[in-house]
Amino acid sequence: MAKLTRKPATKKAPAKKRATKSQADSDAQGGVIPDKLSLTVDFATYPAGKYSHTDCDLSEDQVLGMYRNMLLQRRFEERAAQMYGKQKIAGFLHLYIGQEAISTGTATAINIGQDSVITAYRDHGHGLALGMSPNEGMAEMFGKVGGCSRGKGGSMHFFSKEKGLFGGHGIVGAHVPVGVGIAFGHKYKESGGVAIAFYGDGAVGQGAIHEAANLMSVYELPAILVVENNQYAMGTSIHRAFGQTEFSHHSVAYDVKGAVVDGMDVFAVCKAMQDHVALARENKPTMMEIRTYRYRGHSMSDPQKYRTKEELESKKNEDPIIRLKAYILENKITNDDALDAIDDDVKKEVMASVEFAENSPAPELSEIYDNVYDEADYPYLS
Ligand SMILES: Cc1ncc(C[n+]2csc(CCOP(=O)(O)OP(=O)(O)O)c2C)c(N)n1
Ligand SMILES: [Mg+2]
Repeated sequence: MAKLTRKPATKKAPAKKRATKSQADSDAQGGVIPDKLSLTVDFATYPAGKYSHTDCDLSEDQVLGMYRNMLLQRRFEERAAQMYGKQKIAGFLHLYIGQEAISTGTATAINIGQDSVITAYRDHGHGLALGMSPNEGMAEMFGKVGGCSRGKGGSMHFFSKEKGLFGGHGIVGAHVPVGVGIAFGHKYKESGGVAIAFYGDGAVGQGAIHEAANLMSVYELPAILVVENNQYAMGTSIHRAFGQTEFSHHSVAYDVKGAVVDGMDVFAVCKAMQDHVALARENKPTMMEIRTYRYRGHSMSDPQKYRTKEELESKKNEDPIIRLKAYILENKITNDDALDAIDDDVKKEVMASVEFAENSPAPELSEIYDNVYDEADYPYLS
C-alpha cells in the first residue's frame, strides 16, 4: 500500500509543490501582517478554436470516432425523449444534449478502465462516451435487466464497473466526496488511476463539495473536480444564485491549480483534460470550470420560463457537434457523405437499442432486495 503523503505542515510550503501561493497568508501565519496582499494564482484557460486535433495528439480516425460518439449521445437522447413520451421510460429523464463535447473530450483524454468518472444525474452522455453500449443504457431507462444497473437504477443511475463509471447520482453535490474518496483509493492502492468528479453549477454552493475539495488538496490526491457550468440549476440562473459566478476561482481557496474551459469545443475539453489528468497522475489535484449549455429543459416537464427563445437560438450556433462537423470538413478529414453515413449508422444502433430494451425482461420480483444495504453478507456488517 502507498504511503499517503499530505501537504507539509510547516509554515513555509515549498513553492514548487503549491499551485497557488499567498505571500500575505504565509507572512501572516508567521506573525507579520504585510501592508499589501499579493496572491499568485496558477490558472489555465482553454478557449474555443485554439486547439486542433494534432495539438491533442489525435489521429484523423480518432477525430471521426469522437464525432460518432457525440452523435451517438445526441441520437440516443433524442430517441429516449420520444420513448419517455410513449411512457416506456418512467421517472425523471435529464438530457445532456448540448454538453456532449465534455463527455467525449474527457473520455478521449483518460485511460478508460484505469481511471474513474463520477457524475450527477445527467449521466447518459458520460456513460456512452466511456463506451457503455446504447443497449445497456436504453434497457436501464426501460427498467429492464439488460440495463447497466439491471434496470433498478434508471436514467439517473448509469454505472459501469468495467468502464470506471461510478454513477449517476441524484442528490446534488453528494457524489463529489465519493469521487474524492475514489481518488484516495487510487493513491492508496497505487493504481496509477485518477478520479474525475463532475457536478453542475447548481451544486457549487453545496458544502460537501468544498469539504471534498479541501481534503483533495490536503491529501494531494489524483483528482479533478469539474463543474459543468450550463448556466442553470433547474430554472435558476447562476447570476441569481451566486455572488461569485467565476467558479474556476474556487481553486484559489483550496490552493490547487484552476482552469476554465470552453465546453462547446471538444478539442478544448480534450486538451484541458489531458493536461489536468497528467497533473493528477503526479498527485496534483485541480479544479476546472467547463462552460457549456443545455439545449433541452432541465427534465422532461420544464416550461423553460427562465430563458428567452433568443438566448436558446443564439447558443445553438455554438452546438459542439456542428462545430466538430465544420472542423472535419474544413480540414478535409472526410466529406459530407461520409459524415451522413456515420449519422445513419448511429441512428440504426440507437433503434436497435430500443428493440433490445423492449425485449429485455423486467427484473424478477425476487431480486427486489438485492444490492441494498441490509444484505446478510454486507461486508461492513459481517
Ligand atoms: C441536495 C439536493 N437538493 C435539491 C435537489 C433538487 N434538484 C435536482 S436537480 C437540481 C438542480 C441542479 O442543477 P445543476 O447542478 O446546475 O445541474 P444541471 O441540472 O444543470 O445538470 C436541484 C436543485 C436535489 N436533487 N438534491
Ligand atoms: Mg446547471
